Amino acid sequence: GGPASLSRFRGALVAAVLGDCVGGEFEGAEEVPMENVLQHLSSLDDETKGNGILEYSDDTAMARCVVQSLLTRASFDEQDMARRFAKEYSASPGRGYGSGVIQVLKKLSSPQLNDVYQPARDQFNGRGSFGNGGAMRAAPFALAFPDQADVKRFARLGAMLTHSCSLGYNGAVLQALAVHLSLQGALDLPQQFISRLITEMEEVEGNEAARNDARILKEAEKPFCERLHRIRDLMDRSKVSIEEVISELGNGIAALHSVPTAIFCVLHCLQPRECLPENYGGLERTIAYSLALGGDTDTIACMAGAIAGAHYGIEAIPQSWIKCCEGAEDADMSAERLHMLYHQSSPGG
Ligand code: R7I
Ligand code: MG
Ligand code: MG
Repeated sequence: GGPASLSRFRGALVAAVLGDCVGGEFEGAEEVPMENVLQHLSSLDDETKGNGILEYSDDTAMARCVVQSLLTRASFDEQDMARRFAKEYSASPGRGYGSGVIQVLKKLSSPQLNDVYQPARDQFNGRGSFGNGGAMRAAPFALAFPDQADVKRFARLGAMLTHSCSLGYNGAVLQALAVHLSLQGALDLPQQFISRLITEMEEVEGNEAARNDARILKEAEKPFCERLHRIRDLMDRSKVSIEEVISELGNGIAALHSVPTAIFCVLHCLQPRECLPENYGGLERTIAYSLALGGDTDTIACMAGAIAGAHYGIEAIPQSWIKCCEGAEDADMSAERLHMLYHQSSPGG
């Protein structure tokens, strides 16, 4: 489809859910042989096995809150979104939430709370969380707002409801920007795609708060920009091993160690790869490759899925995968409503 077509919206939201659901199998595993990944994925095609349904985790649970809030309020409403996070957590606390964020979600359900951003600020001795929980639910912001400045601003504020460290919320901004650009067809020119992300993140990371956090945490001056440069270097190489990807970009629970990794997975899988089956399309390659990195597989596959889904569109997703994943059909319907909201608010359209 063309830029911002319905197929891209559906692809983005559905592939994010698939990444989360199929990635759950390997979350936290240190080494995941590709053979195991391919076996897991091919078991989804096998109806005779009666695999039943793969449940989604906190990644999708919180993304659904974001989607519902944006659709209901037809804009960003921090009170409404915070309420939905709290309600969802108390209804299903067993979805695998990060151990820190649980405190925030409990505080957010208090009726006495005045400032919905305060519980997040209290995390980790007042420094705030740098986990990837803001980034894992950032894709819907790119599907609700056509204007890039809105995508950046609201993805940041949406993440700050739980993640007040700039290394947390800027990961959400980067993820939302990647989906935003992919939706426009920007992955047709991969080198330009990464350059545009670097240009944007130079600005995003150029302020005092970001510089402070980076200094305290002993990271590079502009940590996400630095990682994006590493991606560009890896892209220029003809062969890259999984070990190198992990050591250069990471596969962990910090936004800094997972958002750039997810972006790399998408870029690396734009073309066929030796380690992946020939009959796989780009979206299948992206999901499989994300799982093979091990570590925070549900979240990396979820984020890579959103970016890749916005590029390839819904037609690239195997029906059998959709059938196996809890919430995938639901995401498909929400995507249609987000597509309408996006085009309602686009200037002149
Ligand atoms: O970021 P968050 O919502 O977790 C998301 C992850 C995804 O992989 C999900 O799939 C789920 O499995 O969890 O939750 P947080 O609790 O805010 O952060 C996650 C973890 O990162 C924390 O439990 C800490 O281990 C670590 N962490 C920190 N550690 C030290 N200092 C995050 N921020 C800090 C910090 O400032
Ligand atoms: Mg999860
Ligand atoms: Mg995870």
